[in-house]
Amino acid sequence: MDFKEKIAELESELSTTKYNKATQHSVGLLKAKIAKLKREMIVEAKKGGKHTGFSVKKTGDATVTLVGFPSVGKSTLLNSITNAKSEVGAYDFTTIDVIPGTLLYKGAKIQLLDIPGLIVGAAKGFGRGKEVLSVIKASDLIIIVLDERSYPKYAMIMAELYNADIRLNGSPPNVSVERSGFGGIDLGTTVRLTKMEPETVKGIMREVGFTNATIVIRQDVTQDQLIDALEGNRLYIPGIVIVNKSDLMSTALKQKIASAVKPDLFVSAEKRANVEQLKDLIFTGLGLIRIFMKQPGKDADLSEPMIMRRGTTISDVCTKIHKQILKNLRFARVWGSSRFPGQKLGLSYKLKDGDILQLHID
Ligand SMILES: Nc1nc2c(ncn2[C@@H]2O[C@H](COP(=O)(O)OP(=O)(O)OP(=O)(O)O)[C@@H](O)[C@H]2O)c(=O)[nH]1
Ligand SMILES: [Mg+2]
Repeated sequence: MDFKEKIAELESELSTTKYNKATQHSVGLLKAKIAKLKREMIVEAKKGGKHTGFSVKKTGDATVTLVGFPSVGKSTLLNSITNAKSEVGAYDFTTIDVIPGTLLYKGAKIQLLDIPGLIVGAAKGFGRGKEVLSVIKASDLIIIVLDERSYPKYAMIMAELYNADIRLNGSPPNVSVERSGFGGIDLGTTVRLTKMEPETVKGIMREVGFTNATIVIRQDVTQDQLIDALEGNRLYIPGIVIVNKSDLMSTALKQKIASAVKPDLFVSAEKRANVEQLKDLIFTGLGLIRIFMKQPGKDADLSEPMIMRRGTTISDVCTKIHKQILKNLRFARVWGSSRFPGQKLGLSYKLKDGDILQLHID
């Protein structure tokens, strides 16, 4: 039996097993077995693989990918907010390659990628699914594009991404695990686990290949989250869900779609409705912030901000400008998020969007 057959067999067993207190343990082990087989299958596929992926070079401050079924208007959208000219067609699979465009917004250069429409089974390798998914996986933000025909299949897109190890808008479970030489599994918890018994944690660990290890769980994790933590290769990528072609929709239909998929925004790529709001969602979704530099005795340079990520410190900005600066920095002043204008602040101070920063260098 090959990997695919084994996985299919276990998945069908899983789908016919009712989940309750009594089956919790065996369900956990089944899930762990499937996770392990999937990992092994990918390793195996890579060994023999001649790699013919799409080649796109990441450029700019961040990379964003438009994901959706064929004909939802991804290319039209790309053309409406970037400099790109991606072919638009009234038929499916107009786009058969990765088409990059650049969105200039608030001083940031954001690379937007238009890719062939996602199809069901992509994660299993149907169509050029694997290649499309590898582009998606390399992005800093995923925009899921739906329209009036495809919104009922929203869950399928989410499942496709999930199967490709992407945890959209998720955050890594608070679990640390370290292999040890002997002694079996040492399980520590800082919270009460309500979703499985300690024996199941250990069983899952052994199943995915941890025989001797120390694990500390600091969150009431589900079995799936535990497996994610153990596998360690999951991607936690932020996502935005938009519904395109709003120009074709009645208010009633919009309400129906809103309650079904809870999108972040309705847009019309063709009529350019809500595209400015979309740009703003992209900027904030990426966690980008602008820092304006000010030389002592001069006005701040408001034309060209430094584009950084949320949580950035004064030290991060220095390092981005030049490695040497940190050594020679005497002090820094901040206008904006500081308690008072021009406050002297330390290297670990976290800057906010729109802050003005002045570096005093020897
Ligand atoms: N009414 C309306 N039509 C749109 C809108 N956006 C796109 N379309 C139409 O939808 C069709 C498909 O648009 P594309 O941009 O090619 O869609 P796509 O998602 O790139 O499709 P594939 O490349 O085939 O995956 C075209 O006929 C567009 O003119 C919109 O906002 N409103
Ligand atoms: Mg297209």
